[in-house]
Amino acid sequence: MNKTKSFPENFLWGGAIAANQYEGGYKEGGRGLGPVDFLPNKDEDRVHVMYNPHLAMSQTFDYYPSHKAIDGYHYFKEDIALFAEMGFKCLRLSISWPRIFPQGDEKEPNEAGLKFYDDLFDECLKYDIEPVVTLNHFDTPIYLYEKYDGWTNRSVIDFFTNYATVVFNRYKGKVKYWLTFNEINILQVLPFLGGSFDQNKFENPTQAKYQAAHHQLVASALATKIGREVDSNNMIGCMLAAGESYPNTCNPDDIWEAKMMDREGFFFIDVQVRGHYPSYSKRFFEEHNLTIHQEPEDADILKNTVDFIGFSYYSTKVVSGDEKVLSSAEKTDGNIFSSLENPYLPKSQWGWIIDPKGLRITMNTLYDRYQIPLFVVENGLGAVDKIEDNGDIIDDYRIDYLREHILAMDEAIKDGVDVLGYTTWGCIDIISAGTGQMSKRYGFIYVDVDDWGKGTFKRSKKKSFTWYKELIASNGDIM
Ligand code: BGP
Repeated sequence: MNKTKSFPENFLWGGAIAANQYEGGYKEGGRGLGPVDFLPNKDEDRVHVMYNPHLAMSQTFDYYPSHKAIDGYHYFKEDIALFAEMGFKCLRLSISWPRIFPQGDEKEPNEAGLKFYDDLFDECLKYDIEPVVTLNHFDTPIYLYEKYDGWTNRSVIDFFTNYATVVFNRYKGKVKYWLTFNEINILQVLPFLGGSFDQNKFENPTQAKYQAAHHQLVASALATKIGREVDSNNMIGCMLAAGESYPNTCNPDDIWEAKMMDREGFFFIDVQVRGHYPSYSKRFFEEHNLTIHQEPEDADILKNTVDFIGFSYYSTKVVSGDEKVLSSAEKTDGNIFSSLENPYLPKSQWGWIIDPKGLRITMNTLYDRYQIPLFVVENGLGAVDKIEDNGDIIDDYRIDYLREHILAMDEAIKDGVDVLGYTTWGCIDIISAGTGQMSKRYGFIYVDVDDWGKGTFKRSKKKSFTWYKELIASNGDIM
């Protein structure tokens, strides 16, 4: 049969999870706590606490989804065997920083935490599954929030680089692919999750966010440097919550607004890929009255640029530069950013715009701009799954979503974009970051847990399990 798709032989097909949404075991093995351990599961409460983190410490809620999550802490061998059965080439996961340094500022790591990830990576390697490891996925220890105001404080850079040094050395030879900060641009929208601080405490929250961003950019560059020194085979990437912004009309105001919206994310990647602040940042800082404190050595540190760009893609967004439209038009949800409605496209049950071609557009934009390899490290459809009387889960909607996006990625590769791999988000059902609920499911594998943590935790295969297995076996040629 003639191969019609363009995926290279060594393409890294797989799935993605994150410690804070998968592991549970929140106090096991000496683990400290992270921001998510204070977030409840009900949509409105959760979002309210994310924006007002002081409530997290002063109020008690009925149920904290991260505490048990899907109990990956105990189930990981069973889960990795299922990923292996699907033929995964890689598994993206994160290390929980508070598992390794429970407070965050200690000098010596927690051996039980290190051992847990040794076992986890060994289990992956047993099946030739390459771990792709995020150093910080919404997991800055809560002690650093309380004592230091998280990433607004420069000392956190040292704590992070100490943590990074420990894990680079410990997992040398086991882990080659690393990502520094998950969706680094989330800092601008949800600083508690992304940066472990309460923006309400600051007279100028934007100043606090950009100062924290500077610290993360320096920390990311230092981690990249250390990672390379420890093992020159390491491939170290950044990670962006991506998704092109479309102008609402061809009015130049809308076009400019769309450009500015995308720049908010590119700002981070510009630094991480080019090794210095972009030229437009000067005017932006001046106009917003921001003074970013930098040490003299920072400019040199930032020159340690990444090897590849990891990004999440769920949807595109529609933006307008017209105040009247913004105040009156219907809006819809999206990953991190909301959007105006797009009349040309369908939406998920959570209102996220479904736009496969947008993935091709986003990939072309990123590659045109940066010319280094991309890695699609999150993509998928959150949906409510129905269990048939005979136990089957016929998730054709998920298969359709993924097929269309993989076809769009294939087009992007044919357009000339260099792509290392593709990991679907939540390859096994996990806690949703936005809602804290289990009913928003992304997986090929169903987990019997409800929104209140009740269930058997039994794993079962959905229809999409076999579909993805066949897709990987054909290297993306059969969908
Ligand atoms: C991204 C995060 C993930 C993940 C995903 C889906 O922002 O990196 O952690 O959860 O979005 O979002 P949700 O779980 O809210 O559907």
